[in-house]
Order: sequence, then C-alpha cells, then structure tokens
Amino acid sequence: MKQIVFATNNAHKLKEVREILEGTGIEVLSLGDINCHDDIPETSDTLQGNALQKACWVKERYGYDCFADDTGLEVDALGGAPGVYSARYAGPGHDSAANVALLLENMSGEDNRKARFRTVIALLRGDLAPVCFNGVVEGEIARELHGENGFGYDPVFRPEGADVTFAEMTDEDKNSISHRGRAVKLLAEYLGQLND
Ligand code: ITT
Repeated sequence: MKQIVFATNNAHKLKEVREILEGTGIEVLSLGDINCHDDIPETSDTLQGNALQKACWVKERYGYDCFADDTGLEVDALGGAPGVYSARYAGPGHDSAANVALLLENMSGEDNRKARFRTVIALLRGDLAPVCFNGVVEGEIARELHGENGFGYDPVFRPEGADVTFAEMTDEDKNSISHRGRAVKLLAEYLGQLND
C-alpha cells in the first residue's frame, strides 16, 4: 500500500479523492492524520502555482510525499471569472453560499451560460521535481440552485451532456466525469506505474 498525504483543508475534496482511489493500493492520509492544522497559504494567481504552494508547504514542513489540488470555475460570460479566485469570489473566507449567490447575480439575464471546472494537482515525491496533472469538465451555469449533494458551486454547475447539476448526482457519478475525477485518475495511473 502506497501512502500519500492529500494537502487539503476541504473535507469534501478528501472524501471524493478517497472514493476515487479506493481499490488502487494508494492510501490517502489527511492533514489531520499527520497532525498538520496549518492555514496553508494560497497566494499565487494560477491554479498550478497554488497547487504547488500547498504541496510544498506540507512536504517542506512535515516531510511526507504529498499532493494538492487547486480548482477554479471559469465562466465564459464573466471573462473566465471566478477562476483561480473561486474560493474568495464573494470576499475573504470560504463562504460557498455567498459565492454561489454572487455568481447567480452576476449571471442574471445572461444567455451565454458556458463554463468549466478546472483542477490542477501537484505531486511531490522524495527529491523528485514536481509533477502536475490536469482535469477539466465543460458545462453550464444553471439559473438557480438544484440539489443538495456535493459542495461549493456544485448546485449551479450542470456538466455537458447531463440534465442535472453535480449537486443532484451521487459522488460516484460526479467523480466519473468531474475535473477532479479526471486529474486524480491521471495521478493514480502515474503512481501505479512506479515500482516503489
Ligand atoms: P483546499 O485549498 O484546502 O484544498 P479549498 O476549498 O480552498 O480547499 P480550492 O481553492 O481548490 O479549495 O477551491 C476553490 C473554490 O472552488 C472553493 O470555493 C470550492 O468550494 C470550489 N470548488 C472546488 N472544487 C469544487 C467542486 O468539485 N465542485 C464545486 N465547487 C468546487
């Protein structure tokens, strides 16, 4: 069993990633498992920069092999916003309800609803150079909230080809097509090819 730390303070992400990696021989440790209770800074203006920053924070201070995920929702009619600033769209803090409300307000009367979720995962192992994995899912912004599952912007994001939002899907269905699901599968393939 390969053990690796997922450098996230988001319990929903941790649950999703553990579900995706179940049965792969990769055991995901949480920050709590390694006694890390830090408020890890995210000050980059790119997803990759933030993912690297979070993974480096843990590797340098705690010594564990680890990966981190940074995710943004890019809305075409808003010029790609909130993008890398998705967590703080409605101001400092991580208030998803306020973020979603502001998004719906800024999109009211807008007919171009096209959007995508983008995830970058940064992996740090041993003394090796970082490796990054990307995952994208195209979709559209709903006109109102639908569903109770998932987290963050899930109640207003309808993936391409579906007639429901991520928040109306099971975790399994979301993971099978989501940005994070795609990036984590690439991570698992990469880790699975290593002989250590
Ligand atoms: P960590 O940095 O500790 O991993 P976070 O919640 O700050 O957790 P991000 O910066 O990557 O993670 O998240 C950016 C925002 O996008 C944040 O508001 C999330 O709620 C939202 N988000 C991330 N992944 C999502 C998903 O799969 N579905 C819906 N919203 C998501």
